[in-house]
Amino acid sequence: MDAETPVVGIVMGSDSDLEVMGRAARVLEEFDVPFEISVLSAHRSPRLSAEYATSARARGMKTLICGAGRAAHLAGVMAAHTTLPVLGVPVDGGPLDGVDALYATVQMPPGIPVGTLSIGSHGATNAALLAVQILAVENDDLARQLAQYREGLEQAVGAKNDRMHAQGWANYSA
Ligand code: RP5
Repeated sequence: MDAETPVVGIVMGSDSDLEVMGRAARVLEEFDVPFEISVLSAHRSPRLSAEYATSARARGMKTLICGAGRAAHLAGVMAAHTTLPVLGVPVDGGPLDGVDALYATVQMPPGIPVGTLSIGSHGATNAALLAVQILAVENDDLARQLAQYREGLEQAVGAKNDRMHAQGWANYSA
C-alpha cells in the first residue's frame, strides 16, 4: 500500500458527526491505513457529494465509510454514484437518537447496497474494522495485523474474567 495515497474515504454529513466518525479514523490510524476524512452532505451539498463518490475509484479509494444522522441519506447517495463498497454509520443524536438514521441508512433498495453498521461510535469502529478486513483480502500484512488485534481482544476478555474471579465470583468448570 502506498503510504501517501488514501484508500479509505471517511465522509460525514456535518462536523457535528466528528466525535462519532473520529472513532473510525482512530482505527484506520491504528492499522496504518491511509485515509481522508471530509464533510459532505447528501442534502446540503448534493453536487459535491456526487462528485466525490463518482471520482473516488479513480483517485485510488477502495472503500468509503459514510456517517450521518437524522434523515441519513449520505451513504445511499454515495453508493448510488460508485461501485466501491460503501459502509454506512447511523450517527446518534437528535430526538430519535439515531434510530431515524439507522432506518434511512439500512433500508436501501435492491441494486444499491450499503453495508450498514450499528448506531453511533461502535458502528464507526466496526465500519473501520470492516474496511480493514476488505483491504486485507489482498494484503497479507493487514491480515496479520487483524489476527493480532483479535488476539488482543481475547486477552482482554481473559483479563476481565480473571478480575471478576479475583473479586470472589464463582468460575465455571468445564
Ligand atoms: C445530518 O444532520 C448530519 O449528518 C448531522 O448528524 C445532523 C445535524 O447536522 P448539523 O445541523 O449539526 O450540521 O445531516
